[in-house]
Amino acid sequence: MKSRLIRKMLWLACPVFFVLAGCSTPEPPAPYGAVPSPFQIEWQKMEYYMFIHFGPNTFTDVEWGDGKEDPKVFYPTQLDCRQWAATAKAAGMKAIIITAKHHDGFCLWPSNYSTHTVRESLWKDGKGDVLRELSDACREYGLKFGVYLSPWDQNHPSYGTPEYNQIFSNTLDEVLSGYGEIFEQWFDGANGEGPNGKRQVYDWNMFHKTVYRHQPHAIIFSDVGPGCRWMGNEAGVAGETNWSTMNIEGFAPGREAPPTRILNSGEEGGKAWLPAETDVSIRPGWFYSASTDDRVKSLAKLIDIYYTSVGRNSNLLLNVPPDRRGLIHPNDSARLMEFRRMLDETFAVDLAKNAKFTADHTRGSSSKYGTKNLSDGNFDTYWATDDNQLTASIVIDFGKEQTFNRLSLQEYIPLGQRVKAFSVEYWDGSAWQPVVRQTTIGYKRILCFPMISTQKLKVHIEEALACPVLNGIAVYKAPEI
Ligand code: OTN
Repeated sequence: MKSRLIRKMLWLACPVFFVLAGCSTPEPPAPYGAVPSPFQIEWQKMEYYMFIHFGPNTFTDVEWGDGKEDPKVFYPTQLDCRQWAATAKAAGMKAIIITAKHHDGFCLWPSNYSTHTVRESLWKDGKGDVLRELSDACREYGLKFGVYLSPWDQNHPSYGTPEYNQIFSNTLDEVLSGYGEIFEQWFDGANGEGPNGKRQVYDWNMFHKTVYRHQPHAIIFSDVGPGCRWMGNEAGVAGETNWSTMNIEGFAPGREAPPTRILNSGEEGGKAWLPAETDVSIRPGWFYSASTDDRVKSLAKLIDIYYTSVGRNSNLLLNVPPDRRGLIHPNDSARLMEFRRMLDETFAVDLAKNAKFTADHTRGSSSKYGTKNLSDGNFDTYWATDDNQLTASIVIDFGKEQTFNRLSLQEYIPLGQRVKAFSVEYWDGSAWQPVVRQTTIGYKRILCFPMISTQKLKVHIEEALACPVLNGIAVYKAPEI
C-alpha cells in the first residue's frame, strides 16, 4: 500500500521535476546572416505579377525609342486599363508594374517636368493620364501597383547635366505621391549612351531617398536593389543555385553592376538581402508588335519559365505588352489563361498534406519545431534542428504508394537562407534510390523529375550554413505536357 502511494506521489511530482530541471522548449534559431525586411517577405510571397511595356514604341514598332518621336504618335484608340487588370487578376497575378517613363523619356502621365508626355499627345485631347487609369484599375481588382521609370532619358534637354538628377527626382516625386501605394519602384539599368551620347552621372542616393520619402515600404528594383535584384538575363532563367544574399558595396545599376553570373546566383553569405526578380516577356520583344502576334511564348515555355523562376527562389515578372488599341491582345490573354489553368491543376492537391513526416533531428526534440509544421500551411511555423546540427533527413511516408513528379521545399527566410546542398531519394520497396541532388532552397524551390511511384520520399539536408529551418514541404503531380 505504502509503495503504491510513493509511486503515485513520484508520478505527480514528475512534471514539476522536469520544469525545475529546466527541460523547457528551446529558444528559436537566431537569424543567420542577412535577412529580409517584413516588406521583402510580403513581396516574395507575391511570386507572380505582370509587367506592362506601353508607350510611343507601341506605335513605332521599336524596342528603344530615341526621344525624338512626335508625342502625337501615342494614340491608343480603345485604351482600357480595367481590361489589363482583369486579365492580370484572372491570370493569378498579384500586381502590375508599368513603364511610366521608358528610355525615350515619354511620360504616361502629364508631368510638369517634361514636354514629352501624354499631354502633348492626341490621346483624350492631351487630357489623359495612363497612371491614373491603371492605378485605379489595380485598386478595383485588388492588385498592387508598381512603376518603372528609366533614369536614361533621350528626350530631356537636361539629360547629361548635374541638374538632370533633380529633374528625375522631381518626376519620381510626381509619380510616387500622386497615384496611391506603389509596391515596387523599378529602375532599369539599360543605358545606350554611346560616344556621341550624353553620359549622365546618376545620384542614386537622391533617387532612393525620394522613393522612400513617399513610399517607405516600396521594394526598389535594380541590378543592386536595394529591395530586389535583376537576376542577370531576360530569358526567365534564374540560377539553379540562387542565394537571396549578395554583396553590393561599390556596385551601381547598369554599367557598374556586378557580373551577370553573380546577379544570377546571388552570393553565399552576402551582406545584403537582395532576392532575385525574373523579368521576361511573353513575346520576343518588350513592346507590342503585330509581327509577333503568332510568337507568343508557348504554354510549355511559360511552364519552364515558372520552374526556372518561382521554382528557383525568384519572383516572376511576366511582361504582357498592350497593342495599339491599348488592349491586351487575345493571343496573349488566352495563353495566360492556359498557363493559369496548368498551374492550378499542378498545385491543386498537395499529396503530402496528410503524410507522416519524420526527422532524424528536431530542435530540442520539441514539437514546437517538429515536422508537423512542414505541412500545416502556416508560413510562420517551421521544423528546425539544434544549432550545432547542420545536416538532417526528413522522411515523408504517404501511407500508400503515391505517384508524383514535383517536390516543393521552402526555407523560413525570416531567419535567413541556410541550406547549401540537399538530396532527394525515394523508397523502391527495398532500398533508397536517388532522385536529385541540388543546392539552394530559399523562399521556394520546386524540383521537377520524371513521374515516381513510391510510398516514401526522403529529403536529406547535406550542407547548411546554419541549422536548417524549413517551413514547407509539398508533393504534386503535374500533368505531362
Ligand atoms: O540591351 N539591353 O540593354 C539589354 C539586353 C539584354 C538584357 C538586358 C538588357 S538591359 C538590362 O535590363 C535589365 C532588366 O531586364 C536591367 O535593367 C539591367 O540593368 C539592364 O542593363
